Amino acid sequence: MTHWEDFYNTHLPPTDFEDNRSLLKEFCERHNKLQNRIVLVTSGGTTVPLEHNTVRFVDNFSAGTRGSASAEYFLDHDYAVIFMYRVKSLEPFTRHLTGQQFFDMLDITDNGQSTSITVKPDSVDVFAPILAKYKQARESQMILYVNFNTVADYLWLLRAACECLAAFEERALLYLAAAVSDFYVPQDMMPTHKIQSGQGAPTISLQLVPKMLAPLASLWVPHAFVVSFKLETDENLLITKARDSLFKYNHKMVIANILQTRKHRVVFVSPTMSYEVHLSREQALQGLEIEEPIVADLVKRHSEYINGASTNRQ
Ligand code: PAZ
Repeated sequence: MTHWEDFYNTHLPPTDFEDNRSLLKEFCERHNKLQNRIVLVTSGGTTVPLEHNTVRFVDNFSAGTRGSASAEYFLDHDYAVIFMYRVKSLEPFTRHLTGQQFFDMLDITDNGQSTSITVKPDSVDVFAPILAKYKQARESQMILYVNFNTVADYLWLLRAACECLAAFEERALLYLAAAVSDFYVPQDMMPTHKIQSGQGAPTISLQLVPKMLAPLASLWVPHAFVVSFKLETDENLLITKARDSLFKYNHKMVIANILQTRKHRVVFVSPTMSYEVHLSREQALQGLEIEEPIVADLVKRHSEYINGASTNRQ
């Protein structure tokens, strides 16, 4: 496996990196002055390009539901939110109106002189509360959106965000729900142009991506409340893998989930305990989302952590 520092030395930052870094800096400085709590929510899957001029890539599963829904609930708890997401994955607020849903809510009229577009009367009750919350979050500048495609983009942004979050110390919460590639093709081993099928089936050799949770938890944001997610498909591995991760990286919590049941069951694993958060069938039918109790639980634990830290300092 490449050492984490070598990764940054051998992989160029994305072209929009400096713009995003300035946005992160400005957002964090403002919220730190206000003594707000802040959360970094990562969301969606990272890609691994197979060519520099990328036609083909390997992808990691994640629609962005967990991250985008959670970002909304953190805003409800008055957190400033950095929403770091995969381009075209689900985003807070707009996630409620995907595909044709939004267009189906609109009417268009043309009286020959002007054209107007209105929300259909029976859609106003659905659209208005979502739009109101979106406007409130944007106008009060409580949310910053930054996006990534590849695993390298993601790792550059993650470190830049951490550099800005360090100043918040215990007030920062990291909610690492993105599905980050474990394997990649290093930039110096990638062909420039599209792999040609005429040359036969390619043998693609993937290398291990360095585990950035190690420097993140111990060096970049050592005082923050760091929560990572663990996705598995084998129930027998779930808790062991979550415990291994906590043991290796020494962070505060792993939220473990199984691919097929992730929308109604997760297991919180901390160094001292583990417990399940789940939705009953009735709750799911009523439209309750599991991210609501997940976020409520974490906010409570984050408060205890902040209070514990300030008591220790006294
Ligand atoms: O984005 P989504 O709601 O479709 O899926 C969420 C998830 C399963 C990607 C997330 O809960 C998760 O487990 N993320 C970490 C994945 C990993 O182990 O790399």
